[in-house]
Amino acid sequence: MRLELIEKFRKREAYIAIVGLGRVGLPTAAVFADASYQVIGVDVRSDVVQAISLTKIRTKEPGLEELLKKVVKLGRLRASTNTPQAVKQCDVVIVCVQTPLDSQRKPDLTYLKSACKGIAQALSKGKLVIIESTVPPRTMRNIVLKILEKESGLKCGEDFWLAYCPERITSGKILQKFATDDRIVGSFDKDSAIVALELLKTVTSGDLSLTDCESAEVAKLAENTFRDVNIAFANELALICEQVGVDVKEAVRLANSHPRVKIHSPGCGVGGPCLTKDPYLLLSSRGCVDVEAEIIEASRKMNDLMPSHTARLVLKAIREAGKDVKNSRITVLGVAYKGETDDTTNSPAERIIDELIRLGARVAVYDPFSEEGFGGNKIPVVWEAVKESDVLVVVTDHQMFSSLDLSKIKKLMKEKPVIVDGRRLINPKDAKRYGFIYYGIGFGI
Ligand code: SAJ
Repeated sequence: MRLELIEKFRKREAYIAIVGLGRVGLPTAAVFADASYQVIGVDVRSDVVQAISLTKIRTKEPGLEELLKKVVKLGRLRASTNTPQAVKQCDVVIVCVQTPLDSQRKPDLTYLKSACKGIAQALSKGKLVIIESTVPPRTMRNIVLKILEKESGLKCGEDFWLAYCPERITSGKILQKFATDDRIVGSFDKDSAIVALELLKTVTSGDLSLTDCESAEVAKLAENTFRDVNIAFANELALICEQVGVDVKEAVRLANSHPRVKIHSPGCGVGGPCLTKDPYLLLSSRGCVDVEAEIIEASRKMNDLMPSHTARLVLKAIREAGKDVKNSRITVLGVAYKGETDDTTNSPAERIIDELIRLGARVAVYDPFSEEGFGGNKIPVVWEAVKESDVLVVVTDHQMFSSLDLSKIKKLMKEKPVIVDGRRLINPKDAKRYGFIYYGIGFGI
């Protein structure tokens, strides 16, 4: 049975169902279809399913729209809202549904449970189920395995195979990284590991590390939590530098010359769907630990404080210009949570814009990738956006913001113009030379 399925992978004769067509599922479906598999994308949202069927997909992820159009046209990708029906027709099911937090910041596994129930209804011998969604530790054992075995009456490792292969999707570079990234394959039994490995080998040239499900779950959460904690350290360092009159960029450059030190970049906030959530998924399984130290939680708090801190810098700079924030015109450059993407999920821009509007400012917003305005006045041309403005706030590290024509901007803005650089893209010396009042995260004056 195992060899038959592996042979189908080799001949690209396997049918694959991708359950959940969001940020992770849609590119996953496109990649497998492009590798010549027959793919059925499943989503509970009929508008998503219809969009794929009509190839009216609007995504700014480089290459994705073209790839989806190509595979839909070739008849290799179709979409459905019916999970059991899709599972029935497929050899492999890959689950990419969201695992959000509830209002108490606890994991909400409703979508995952419902997907597993739908799969279990149609699970039959010889199928492989892969979970890609990011999950709290022990979810594979306590929830996924239980639902699949109980509701199908089948046994994992004997009748069907099950693996946890957490996604490593990086917005802006999804297709490029999908083909080369190393992946983790967690499983409860050796056969499941082998079958999942053979499938992934057909779409990535990266190394595939085999392990147990629990280690894979913790490793995935550790990756993003590690990054969040490290960014929090950089942010705290930036606040200290502002106090002691040091430029954090210079301090980090010097510290990073030590071979063991690699400090991250401070900034006006940490956004996106992963770093803002995964530390809480990890914490949800902590239970009662007999220590006071709470580095992960403190780091989340630190990073969540940065948008307000940025708004405070704006206030300080406006006062220095002898102006009042009320009725001042502030231009926010960037709403995406990070550079070169249109993704605005949990973007610090939302909180910064909210606070500035609450303080009475008139906020104009420019972002070359995203249509979102977060309540500010969205202006499609950068020169129009900065015109008659009192303050520029750089929120997203889009490449174009690091090479802005400061001389031209100075002429367009009101007198005593201010730059608040939330991503440290603009050289403070250049800004001052052109006559700007310059404030930046971690720029001690
Ligand atoms: N950021 C900083 N300073 C830094 C690095 C990032 O402030 O030094 C900010 C960014 O501006 C952004 C946020 O952090 O607002 C998150 O950006 P990111 O590039 O660190 O991460 P994501 O959320 O786009 O993707 C992460 C990645 N994980 C790691 O790098 C460990 C990606 O590889 C994962 O696939 C993805 O999470 C995921 O889906 O889990």
